[in-house]
Amino acid sequence: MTAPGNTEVVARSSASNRAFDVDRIRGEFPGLHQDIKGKPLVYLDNAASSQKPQQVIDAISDFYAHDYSNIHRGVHELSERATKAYESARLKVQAFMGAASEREIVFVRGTTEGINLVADSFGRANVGEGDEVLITTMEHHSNIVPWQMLCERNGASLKVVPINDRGELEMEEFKKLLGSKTKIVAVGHVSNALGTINPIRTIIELAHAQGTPVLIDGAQAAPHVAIDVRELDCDFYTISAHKMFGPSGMGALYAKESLLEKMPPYQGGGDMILSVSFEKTTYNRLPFRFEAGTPNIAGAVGFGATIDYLNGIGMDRIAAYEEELLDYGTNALRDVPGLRIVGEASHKASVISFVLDGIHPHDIGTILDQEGIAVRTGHHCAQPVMDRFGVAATARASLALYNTREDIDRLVEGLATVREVFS
Ligand code: 7TS
Repeated sequence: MTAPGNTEVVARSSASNRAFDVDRIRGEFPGLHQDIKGKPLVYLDNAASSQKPQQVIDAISDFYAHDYSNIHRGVHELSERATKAYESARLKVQAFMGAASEREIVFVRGTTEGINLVADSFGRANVGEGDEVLITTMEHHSNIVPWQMLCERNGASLKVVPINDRGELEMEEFKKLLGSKTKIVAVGHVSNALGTINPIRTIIELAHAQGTPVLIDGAQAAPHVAIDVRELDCDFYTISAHKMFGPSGMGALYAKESLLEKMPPYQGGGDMILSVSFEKTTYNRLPFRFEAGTPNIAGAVGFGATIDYLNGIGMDRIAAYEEELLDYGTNALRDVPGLRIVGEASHKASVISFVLDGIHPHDIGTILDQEGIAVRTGHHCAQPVMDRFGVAATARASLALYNTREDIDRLVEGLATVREVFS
């Protein structure tokens, strides 16, 4: 094992004092500079997945070209280099999330696997007959289905906090539903379908007041706002690299060491053990106990590069820029005749979901694509949200740090074309 120790220093943020320079940032994303259907691409599907900067592409390519090998096993030079690259990415994620120790960062496939890991492992040990799991109406399916599966398996029941017409959690209902039977609360930091930023600090405080741990699904928060798991005092926090300008098939689960230490293994296999015999297997130390098999090594390297990239700009600067852009976009779309925004919470990030009178969202998406504009249409893997608002689907423009007011203006023009086609 050649994993570096906790003594290696990783700067939490090395943002320079330069102004937020969106033109420079755009220049770093090759995927943005292409024509689609003969028109310059406007990429507004960032909540599904984001484009990648050259720095991340180069880090992955250089790693494969020069330093690639399996990790944690070889005494040879390449295995040592690959292990060092993989483990230094873990330290970067640790610093980015504000975790106390690298033992609290488990590399996973993405947010979906992070939640499944907790539902399976923590759930197996802690959620039994008659217990309750508390989630909310606005969760992504990946923060619903693993809990449903757990409840079904262990005889527990799923409780759901409702939302109001603006798309905000009904906190009085949350307080009523949080009871002595609640074994875990699982809630999204930012909703992918509505853009709502949830009051997770309050949720964590209320749950902890009665000893209930909290999992935060941070898939839609991590690309947009700074995360500090220690300040939040959450118990679990999951993120996906591919939404953060990093590689797909890669993500991280933060889990408090005290909880992780007591959780049974998730998957069995190589690297998660200390010794194996047919009589008895002993498990590896944290976090390796939760990383069975050869992991996404190059994915971790790319994840580390994406964190360097974000730190180089500064999450606070990104959040401030995007807040202004979201305001601009919201006001511009409100002026489109027949358009209704779905999700108007007072605290929002990055997402504008909408419907147009008499026009199916799928048709909106198809015509916008003809104009070179990429948005997502459908239920956004949040069908209960669609049911709550009485729509089958919405169109969704989701912003990232490289979007501009011109992108929004192109969207508004595109929507005028959609209306013309259907008039
Ligand atoms: N949680 C939230 C809030 C999400 O938005 C998503 C993906 C996930 C979990 C799952 O993340 P994964 O990386 O494991 O797939 N959301 C979306 C979306 O809005 N459009 O496509 C995927």
